Amino acid sequence: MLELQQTDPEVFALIEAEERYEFETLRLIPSENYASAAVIQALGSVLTNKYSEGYAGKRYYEGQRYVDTLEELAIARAKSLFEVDHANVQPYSGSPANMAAYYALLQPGDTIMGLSLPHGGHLTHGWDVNFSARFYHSVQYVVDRQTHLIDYDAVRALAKEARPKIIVCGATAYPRLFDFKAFGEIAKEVDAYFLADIAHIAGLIAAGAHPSPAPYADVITTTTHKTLRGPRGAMIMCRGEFAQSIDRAVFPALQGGPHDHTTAAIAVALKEAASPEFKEYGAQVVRNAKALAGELLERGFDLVSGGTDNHLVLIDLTNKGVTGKKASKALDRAGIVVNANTVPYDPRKPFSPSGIRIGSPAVTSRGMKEPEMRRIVAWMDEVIANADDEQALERIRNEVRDFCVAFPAPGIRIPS
Ligand code: DSN
Repeated sequence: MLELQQTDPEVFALIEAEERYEFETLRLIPSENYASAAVIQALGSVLTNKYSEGYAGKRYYEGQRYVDTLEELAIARAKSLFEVDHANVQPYSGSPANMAAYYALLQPGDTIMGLSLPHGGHLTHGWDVNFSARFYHSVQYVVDRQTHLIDYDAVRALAKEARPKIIVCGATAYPRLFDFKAFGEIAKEVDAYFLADIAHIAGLIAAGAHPSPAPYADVITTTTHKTLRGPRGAMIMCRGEFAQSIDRAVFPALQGGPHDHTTAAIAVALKEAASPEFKEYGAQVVRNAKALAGELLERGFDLVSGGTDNHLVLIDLTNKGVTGKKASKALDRAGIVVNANTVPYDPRKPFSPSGIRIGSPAVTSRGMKEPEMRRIVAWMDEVIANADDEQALERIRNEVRDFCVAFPAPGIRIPS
């Protein structure tokens, strides 16, 4: 980045500091990861110079000879990896992808039914401050108060009562497997579309470490930068019968020119995700999350749903006498990056909730395995028990920094 350093030393210094921070910390936010150097190179390429409104063979500007091939390559790789009829790789990110799916299938005022945000759902699944509850009528299902699991009978009963036009399955903080078959059956019973938002688990599905919704869902949306380890971006995949409406919803209804540099980086990530190494990565992500959960339970932490089947663990800190916000800030000072998170039926407010959310995707990308997960939990336990002890946090910060040096991070030059 010599030219950047010369042209804009301020921006260069900030990027370099972030790179060092990502290298020297244990990044446990389950939606974050490390993109490979190949993905980052595609993202930082001349493709950012282009405009390509439209789709391959049907563009509004000339000069698309390479972009058309590139977009078709990304689409073909997505279709093959996720075994779907159609893929659109142009959505700018997850929220625009969900907006486009609704736009394609619904009329304003139609009813959408998704998992409530404080129970692990996403803003765009019908939460009240989001467009999805403003332009559509939203009904929300919740997890069971005792088990913290989705109760499929309750989902069915609500669907029969509310008669939604679309049922959304997907989450940002649900540590268990989704029963996509059950969602598909419920949607059929009430004549609703079934949308699976697999943003968090796309990489696990690609690796065969989580069942796929492809046989059951009408439409699948996903971001490309979480467990899938690509650039920030999104895709919409669907049955052939919805292909045209989905494409028209993305462009021209909601977006202008696609980000061709992102398309290229998505294509690279999809190639990587089809490799045998990625299969092993997905399996290790799950093993590592289970190791985190197991060690937390040993140390008396209260886990939402009692454990995990996927890449994330949701911890209710009430019994430890620390708020999620206080714990997450202390952990960050100690070099362990997590986010404060609501837990189901949380009596506290979303900005200062009772829990924290952790996940294994990024640390697994660095080659860490079960013994390292147990070491991480030991540090977390110490930090949470000593959240006001700046000396202890500083000591742990140094230990974490030394520990991280042994684990190269994809896409990051090891700083000297
Ligand atoms: N911000 C993402 C997450 O952290 O889960 C969801 O959009």
